Amino acid sequence: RVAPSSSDPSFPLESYMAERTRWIDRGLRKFLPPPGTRPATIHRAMHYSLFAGGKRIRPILCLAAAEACGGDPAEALPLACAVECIHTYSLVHDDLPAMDNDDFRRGRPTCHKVFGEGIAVLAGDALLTVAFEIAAQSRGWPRYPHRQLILELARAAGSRQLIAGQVADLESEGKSIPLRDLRFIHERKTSALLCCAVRLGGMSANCTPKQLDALTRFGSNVGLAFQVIDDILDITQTSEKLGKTAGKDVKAQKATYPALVGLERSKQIAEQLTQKAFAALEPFGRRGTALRALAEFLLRRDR
Ligand code: GRG
Repeated sequence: RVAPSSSDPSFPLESYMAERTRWIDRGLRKFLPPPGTRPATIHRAMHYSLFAGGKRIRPILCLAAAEACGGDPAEALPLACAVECIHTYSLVHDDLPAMDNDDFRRGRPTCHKVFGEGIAVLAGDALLTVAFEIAAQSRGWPRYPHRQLILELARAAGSRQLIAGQVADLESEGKSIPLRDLRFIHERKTSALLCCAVRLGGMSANCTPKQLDALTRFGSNVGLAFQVIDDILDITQTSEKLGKTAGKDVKAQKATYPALVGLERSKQIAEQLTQKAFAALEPFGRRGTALRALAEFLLRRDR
């Protein structure tokens, strides 16, 4: 049995991620209207943000969760692409002047800087909408009919989860908040969609209820660890972030793990969350190898 405490060092993670990324990119090109489709501006803006060099973490986790349950990753692909569309919409809207007002993302000018605010709002709206169009094309099972897949996606993106996290984040700007409130934000803003990606992967493979519970524990812990690491990278990797805000007024201070508990304690918390995620994978045995390697990669990442 694979040890629960760390990932398999012989797992070819780089080539695994590169191959999954190719599948996902091909899927997104297939499911989205081509960039030349009229009116071309909106479709070009959607493609611009979708193919801007994102890490594809959520869709890769979705495919890996399907494999962990013995499923065919090809059957998880529409759901994986749907999650990536929702993720990209949230970034496009988050960058808008009315929200974070960022000029750069992933090292390139943000959508509204290239296409204007109106088109960026609409590109985000269209990415959110197309996510459901794509998800509706996935295969349903008697245990997981389309109704449930769509419900899963809508809940994660809605005003109790992703949007709730964004609202709480906006409302906490410039305030000092307790750790409990920061966790509330992280669970919704980041962990909910990541967990949804993993659960949808399991559902696409007709997983058992026990497997779904295990995937939920894995996804929520990895999702929280991901955001704690994001907070850490925000202060340790300043060059790119400084580039993002260059020439602008200093932004309102946001609550982060390092600000509340310090850098070292934040690293410990991310480690502990990842250990919990590993423990959740025990029932999958060797089939959980890719998920384990991905969780470890997310903990050690530098971007
Ligand atoms: C506007 C509805 C709405 C929600 C916005 C996702 C989000 C909520 C805000 C973006 C800013 C942020 C720090 C979000 C937390 C989640 C997160 C770390 C997103 C970045 O995810 P990565 O690193 O991005 O996977 P790439 O670029 O690799 O796809």
